[in-house]
Amino acid sequence: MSWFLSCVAPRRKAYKRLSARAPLSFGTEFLSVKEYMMKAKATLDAGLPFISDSNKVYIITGNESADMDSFVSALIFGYLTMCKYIKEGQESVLSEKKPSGLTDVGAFMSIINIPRDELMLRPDIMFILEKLDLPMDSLIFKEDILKADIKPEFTYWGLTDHNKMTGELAMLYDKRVVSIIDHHEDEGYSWSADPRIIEVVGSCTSLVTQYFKEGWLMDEPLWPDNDTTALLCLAPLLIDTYNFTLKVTDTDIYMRDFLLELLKYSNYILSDPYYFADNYYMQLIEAKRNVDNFTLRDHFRKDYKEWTEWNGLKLGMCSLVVRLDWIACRFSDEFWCGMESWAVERNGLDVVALLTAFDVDGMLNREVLLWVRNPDLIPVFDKVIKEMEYRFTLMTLKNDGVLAPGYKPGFWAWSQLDTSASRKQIGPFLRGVLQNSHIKKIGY
Ligand SMILES: [Mn+2]
Repeated sequence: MSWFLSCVAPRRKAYKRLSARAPLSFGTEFLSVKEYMMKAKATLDAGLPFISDSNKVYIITGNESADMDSFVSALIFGYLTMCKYIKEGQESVLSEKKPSGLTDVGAFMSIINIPRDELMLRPDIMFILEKLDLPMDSLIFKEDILKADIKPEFTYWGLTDHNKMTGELAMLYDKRVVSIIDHHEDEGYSWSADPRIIEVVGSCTSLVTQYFKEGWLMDEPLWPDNDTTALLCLAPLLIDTYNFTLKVTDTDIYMRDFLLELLKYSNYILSDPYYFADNYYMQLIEAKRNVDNFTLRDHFRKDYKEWTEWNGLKLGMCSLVVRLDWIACRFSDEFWCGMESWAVERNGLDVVALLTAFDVDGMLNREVLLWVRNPDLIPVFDKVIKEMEYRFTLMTLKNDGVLAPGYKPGFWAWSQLDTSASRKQIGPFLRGVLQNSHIKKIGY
């Protein structure tokens, strides 16, 4: 457009550009995190009455483990994106600035990618909801989304803490992913997503914090809820890095310091911010370890991963936050039949491994229990046990009762001296053993 034409361009044209952004069903006022959650749930409960091709719903989800990192990164990414959206909407009206990004979004919602009845297995999330006065009954679970039966073409999806959609959601919506922020290995999907940030850091929430950093620093912050957002973001950073002792990168440290700086003048921090962070970490860990009401099955299903190999052999791995002797003592009589029924419930596991991680005087401890349930596989494992013990520095656990060595055929229990190895290393080792054997699957 020439200079002359731009001077005389009718205002009507500018107006037309502005109205290109879909009206937000959430309104144009800034919402707190709490209000965001409530609005999103109410909108879903009302059956998304506004939804259309030009008024889509933008759904943000973490991964299926739904740990603190997944929960917070999805909640914060959804909330802050919505706030940016509202701000841009206001600005575009004032300055005739064209809105950037997606212009056909009418609502945002962050979801938690588990069935509702599994929330009780995540006491740290329940703790933070209560601490920050966020409404538990406004959480949106996987089944709520499936039940709402939203047409894929009326949705956009954002993934946090994973970069490839999984499970039932993927069958419907995996073509609709428009944004990814994650710290796992890049699985190479959704190349047009924007942002598409995949970097190895301790906590995915570090990357989300970094992405929105400018928004916190503006003269008029983009969101009204600085304390809540900063406290939320800090929680997974502390948990995932074991209070900055493991898996820490410079980004995590930088983001922790940034968040603490934001909180410095809040009512939460009365003296040294690092003292506050230590304290906050202790509270979160204490909540996470509060498993008093758990059944044995709850312990198994809390943080569970499973693999089926090419030959049909199945490995199930449960990560526990309590020590083996504690669990064996608490569930002594039902321990082995509980293991058996878990293996059956999971459609016939050939090998079950329990990995424990717990704190003793601020030091991380780990143990491994391996149960080769398929009797044909026991001789196969007999041959690799020495190598496994060497690889992960495993020391036979001194124990009696149901965990005594030899109590059950094909069962070993160790204390793991090299605590740097986790499921990410032990899983592939066990899978390798299964993949290389020519044993028939156990069935049920
Ligand atoms: Mn994570």
